[in-house]
Formats: sequence, C-alpha cells, structure tokens
Amino acid sequence: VDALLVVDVQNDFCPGGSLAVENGDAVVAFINAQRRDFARVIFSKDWHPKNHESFASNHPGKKPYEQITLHGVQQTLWPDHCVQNTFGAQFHPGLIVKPDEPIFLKGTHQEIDSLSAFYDNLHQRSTGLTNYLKREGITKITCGGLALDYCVKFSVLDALAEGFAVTVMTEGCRAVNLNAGDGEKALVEMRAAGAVIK
Ligand code: VGL
Ligand code: ZN
Repeated sequence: VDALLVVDVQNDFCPGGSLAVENGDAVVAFINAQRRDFARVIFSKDWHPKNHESFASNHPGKKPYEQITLHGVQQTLWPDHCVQNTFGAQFHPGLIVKPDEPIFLKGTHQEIDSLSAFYDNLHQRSTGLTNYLKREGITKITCGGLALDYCVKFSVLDALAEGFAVTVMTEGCRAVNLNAGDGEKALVEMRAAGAVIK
C-alpha cells in the first residue's frame, strides 16, 4: 500500500508565518494534486507548547537561529512557531485534509524538539507513525512538505531506517536554507540513505 506523507504544511512555515519558508505555500497545490495516486494520505503537524525549549524566547539572552546544546543534542533555536491551538499551527487553508485522515503531532514535549514525524530528536518517544504505517500495511511512502532541510529530511531518514521505501517529491517541498545550499544538501543526504528523489 502506498501512502503520501505530508509534513508540516502549516501557516507558520508559509509566507507571513513566524518561520516562513520562501514560497512555502507553493507546495499546497502540488501536494493536493498528488492525492489521487495514493491509497492513504497522512499528515504531520509541528505542535509545540508555548514554553517549548526549541524557542529562543525561552532562553534568556539567546536569539533565533543560534545553536545550543539541549539535553545533550544540538539544537537550533527558532522563533516561536506552531504553538498549539494558534493560527500559525493550523494547516495552510488551501491544503486538502479529509476528516478521517490521520495527523501525527510532533514537538509536543516541552524539553525536546522533534524534527522527524516519527521520533523526537533523542529518538526516545515515537509519534505513533511507524505503528500506524505497519498496521495499515503501508510499505512505500512518498513525502512532501515543509521544510525540506529539516522536518522532511529527518522524517525521510527515519522512514528509511524503519525499512520503508521512500520517495521524495522535490516539487512538493521547499527548504529554509538558513545556509545557502541546505536544500540541495538534504537531497544528497536522503538519496545516499536510499530515498528516491523525484
Ligand atoms: C521545522 C524547524 C522547527 C519543520 C519545525 O517543520 O521543518 N523546522 N520546527
Ligand atoms: Zn518546530
């Protein structure tokens, strides 16, 4: 069974949002148009409490995009984004999401970030996505969404490690590109790990 995994297509990652990805909203029409090819469409949402430790605002004296070590792992500090139950955390209004389609929430624990839609950055807590995919007999995942160089990349790497066949639809992704070329680097990394880049 083939599934389309749509990562974090939320207002805060789109133009006007607090962690906007350039042309992030351009993925919406493309992703919507791919739906018909998949037996299942699955979504993730970045879903942080207000006091989330990935937010620079929760570290006095620190600014967004600074790097720190948080509970032993490297952490980029972000502007506040995708705070639970805010407009910024809602899906882009143009994204088609049917009421019965599953949504996996990530970054819900105050103390640890979760770039992947499968596990937190310490690989300790699962979002339940692997179990769901196995239960549904899904073996192949096609992935798109935001951002290519963060949550899409780490979700794809985890999916490959869990034994799923993964295709990345580049037209359905956009990168943050904090450093020039990060999006291209992410594609190289995912391909090296076994993903098909389309
Ligand atoms: C993301 C940074 C922080 C993403 C989420 O969805 O790519 N990036 N939180
Ligand atoms: Zn986040």
